[in-house]
Amino acid sequence: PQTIYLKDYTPFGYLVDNVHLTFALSPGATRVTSRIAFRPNPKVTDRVFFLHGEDLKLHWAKIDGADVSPQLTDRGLTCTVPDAPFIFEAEVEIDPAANTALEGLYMSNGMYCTQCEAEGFRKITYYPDRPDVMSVFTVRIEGDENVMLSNGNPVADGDGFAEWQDPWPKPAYLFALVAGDLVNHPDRFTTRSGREVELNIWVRPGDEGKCAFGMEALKKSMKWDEDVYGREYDLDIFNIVAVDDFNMGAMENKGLNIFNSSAVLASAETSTDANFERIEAIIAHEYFHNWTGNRITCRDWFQLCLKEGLTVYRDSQFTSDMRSAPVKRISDVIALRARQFREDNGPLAHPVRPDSFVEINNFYTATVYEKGAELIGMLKTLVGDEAYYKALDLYFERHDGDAATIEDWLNVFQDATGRDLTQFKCWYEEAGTPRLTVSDDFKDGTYTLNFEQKTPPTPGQDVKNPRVIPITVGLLGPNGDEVRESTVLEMTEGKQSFSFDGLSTRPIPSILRGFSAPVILERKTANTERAFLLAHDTDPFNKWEAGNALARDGLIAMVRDGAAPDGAYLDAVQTMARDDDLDPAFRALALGLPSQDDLAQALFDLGHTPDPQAIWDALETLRQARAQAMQDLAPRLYAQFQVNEAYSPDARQAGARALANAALGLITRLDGGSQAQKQYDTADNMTQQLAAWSCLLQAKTGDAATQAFYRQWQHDRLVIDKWFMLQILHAEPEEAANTVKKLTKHTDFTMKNPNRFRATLGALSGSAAGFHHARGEGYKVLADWLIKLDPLNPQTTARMCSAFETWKRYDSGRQALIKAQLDRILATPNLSRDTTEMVSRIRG
Ligand code: BAL
Ligand code: ZN
Repeated sequence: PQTIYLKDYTPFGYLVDNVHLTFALSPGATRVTSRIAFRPNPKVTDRVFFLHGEDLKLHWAKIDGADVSPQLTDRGLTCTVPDAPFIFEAEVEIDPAANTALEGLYMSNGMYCTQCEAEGFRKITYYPDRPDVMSVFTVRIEGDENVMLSNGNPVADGDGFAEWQDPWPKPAYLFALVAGDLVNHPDRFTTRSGREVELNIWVRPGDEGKCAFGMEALKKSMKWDEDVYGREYDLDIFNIVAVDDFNMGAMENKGLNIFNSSAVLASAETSTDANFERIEAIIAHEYFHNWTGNRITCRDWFQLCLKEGLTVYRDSQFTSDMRSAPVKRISDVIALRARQFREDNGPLAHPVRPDSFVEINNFYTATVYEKGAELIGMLKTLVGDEAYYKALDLYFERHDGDAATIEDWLNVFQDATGRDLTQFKCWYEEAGTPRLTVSDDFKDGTYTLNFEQKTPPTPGQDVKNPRVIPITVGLLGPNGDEVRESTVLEMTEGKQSFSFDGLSTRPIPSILRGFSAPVILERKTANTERAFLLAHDTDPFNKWEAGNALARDGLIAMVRDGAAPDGAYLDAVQTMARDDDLDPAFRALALGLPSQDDLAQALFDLGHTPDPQAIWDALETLRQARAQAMQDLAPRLYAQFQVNEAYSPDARQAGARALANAALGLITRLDGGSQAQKQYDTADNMTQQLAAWSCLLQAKTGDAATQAFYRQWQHDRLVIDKWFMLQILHAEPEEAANTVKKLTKHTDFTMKNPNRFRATLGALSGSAAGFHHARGEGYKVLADWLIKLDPLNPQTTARMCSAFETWKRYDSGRQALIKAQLDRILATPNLSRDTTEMVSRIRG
């Protein structure tokens, strides 16, 4: 397969003035007629007329009304065109019913829908399918469906047709069409300049009761973007559609966002508090793309982080404002470390702005999204809030309507703030997570922190440059008072020291407050100091981090040296848990433990080959010890944090439930599940029901609940995803692969639905000890299913291959077993470009 390089970028030789599309819908043979006004791009001398097109049956093509016979390849079409403005017309036939890849126009439960980002539009018609070609679209849809939607504003409809016009120039990846038997949940929003916007969430009949929360989230997002970024909505209508079969979470098509139903449908009975929070964040994310993504898009797919990093950053700000900012920050860092650090540390490591790819779908990664957002956060820390918003105003003013680059973005910041960002650009261009080691001295009232940064080599990048690292630091006195408030140290060199003078005693440092940079902080810290910070740090992130590190170090000692559970941790975590000055949501998070995968990486970093079973055993032992140590406190917390009012997914109630359910987990370890069974039997919302069922599964007394849960929810596909997932996550390591084998034979298992596939096979790779069980069955089961899914849905297959990305951490036996599976996948005839690229990179 061909590798595409950033350095080879050239603009397209033609500009597109307007596009008219007519869809004559039919499940097996939809006809798409296009009429596209091209004109030569005066900025390009060597013009080549190439239109992308894949899996299209061309019926005819015309230029300026005259029939032409273009040369066709499996990637597109070329033909001779005038050296002056001209009209290209074509009619193609496509087969939405056979489209299981869920890219282009496809069918989901009898409904037509599209997914065009990144390169799906070329499966709809011949077109310069690249983000820097922007045009206005008029779309006519002909069919029997009661609802037929496209981008922009509706301009006409009648018996069997609907017409839409999008006045805003857009790249083809933002095109969307939906047609089906849908019902809507309508509402309205008035923008601050008085535009009346019609809002709709469109769903399958029966789901209309699950739209209210999403609609409120949409209105809050619209208001928030006006208040915080000064950005208003720019059409008369905003439609959201829920689709069951969808590869991603959601898609920001102009004026017609299409959502995986799991990312929009919500009700107290069927959705957990975490589901509600995720839905609110995804609705916000897609809405925010209207400015950061749609009005200002990307010049090419290498610039994906331009829209994704910024939009993730914006949605995290939104969630912080709607809920608890510290809890959001801690949760984001947990996720960043779990997915992005893992990626950055292995064979799939790539820069936030990659410089080459084979299949762009493989680069919708945690690095582009989450690390991309961290870079925005660092920029904001470095320039300050006021300058950040000034730069953003300039960005919108200067680039509205553009397909922009990271250089454009950084230039805006340089121009707005006068700051040279040459060194900062490294963060976009170099892969890998910097390791920041710290030592300290105290002499004559002066306290000095000495930092050294090193970034390990990553594939294709052996040498790394020092980065600009904003390190937020505060100092605490021995009595817990803050003797120096948070200050941002700006590290720019490989080694650098920073001093604080005028101190009467040696302070205790709180370093990297708020997780001010995506780095791995390496500092030898005594347990007593960690316990002190857990008790006294005023920075909520570092307070949590102290407890997390204490737990992690104790677990490492248990795995590596056979140590007993760490008493310092058990004492400190209890003190924290009973501190009623702390937000319950924070306490629930701080009662979490490092994941199996975090511990495996930490052991590997310390020079040990991680044994997944030993990690699992250590976690079980610690959980049991914690339950013993907290046997009085846990029932008190459980009682104290029962929510007795009507269910609401708000942060206050959700935090109380999270803490009560953490307590339930502790109680279950001692009572064998009787309290959990009571909660299961009386739960009136999914958060409580699922937490109770999880506890019962963990206590091995969940069989009755497992059956009852299925009987109760078999009609609800999103709840049944949970039913698949939890059984696998709670299986004993030696049973995990068998549980997957059993569940994939269940009548409700289907590999055509990405949610169900991920709930099942994704849960296997998420249960580290089960997946990495020494027999290798976990590897084999996953590979079997990836091989089966690849011909149907390459995109989801390729993404799920990342389960193997950590393989070099493990012992030679496991490595050999994994390598055999990677080889088997690679040897599969007609393996997709997506999966071939991923497995080749992982295999190395
Ligand atoms: N643009 C793909 C889906 C998302 O990031 O919103
Ligand atoms: Zn996005």
